[in-house]
Amino acid sequence: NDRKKLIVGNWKMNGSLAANQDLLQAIRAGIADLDAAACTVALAVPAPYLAQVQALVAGSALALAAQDLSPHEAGAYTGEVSAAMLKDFGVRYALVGHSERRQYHGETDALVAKKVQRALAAGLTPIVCLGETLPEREAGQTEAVVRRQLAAVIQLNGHCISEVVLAYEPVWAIGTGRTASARQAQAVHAVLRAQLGAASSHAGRIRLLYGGSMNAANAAPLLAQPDIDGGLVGGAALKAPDFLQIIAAAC
Ligand code: G2H
Repeated sequence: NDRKKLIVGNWKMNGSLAANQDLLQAIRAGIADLDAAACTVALAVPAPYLAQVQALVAGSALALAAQDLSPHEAGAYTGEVSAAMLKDFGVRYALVGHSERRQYHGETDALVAKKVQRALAAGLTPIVCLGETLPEREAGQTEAVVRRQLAAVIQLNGHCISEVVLAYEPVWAIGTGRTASARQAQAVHAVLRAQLGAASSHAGRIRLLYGGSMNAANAAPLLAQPDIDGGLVGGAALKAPDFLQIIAAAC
């Protein structure tokens, strides 16, 4: 396929001005000869560091991503960050519906779909995260759960669905060191691709990322799967050598 691979580092609630500087310096040095036509690399950083990281990635092949955005456009929503504010700092991608948002902040499929709508309206590319929990997998509900999560987004965003990126993140593999096998991940990606195909004639160009304990050792076999177009990388994105090896496996 001709989908360009996308690797997104998700820093979650980690970092400091000093640590970010060191990490970015090492990543920039490591990707100096990266073929930007072969793949895209983005960093999803905590909102307070957007300005710092925007300056640190200037002139490099690195793109900026947000970890979340408000479903509202502007106004009296204390604590929220709008899509327009993110755009102000050069942000191109926004994670939406990460399992940690769904789990700890009560985000529903409906809210996730609204955030996707808001991101698209502002010209940001939403990276919609979905995936089943361990009890759901053990009960044989994996396919039903991810199809329900994707259906909510398709329903509200109609033909724009070809503008989103999806990230399949089995919740039992997140931060646990337990990765889905390449075959397990590909099986779910194929289900998602088929569901997208029924909704959009452009399903073939939608990128589907895998996330959940992706690391330097398992990235290559995962990225070799026909429907895995990149990775959403948490823990390993905080260590430059590991993140660079994952990038090398994709590019
Ligand atoms: C899943 C992933 C990145 P990790 O949350 O979003 O984190 O790679 O640490 O499992």
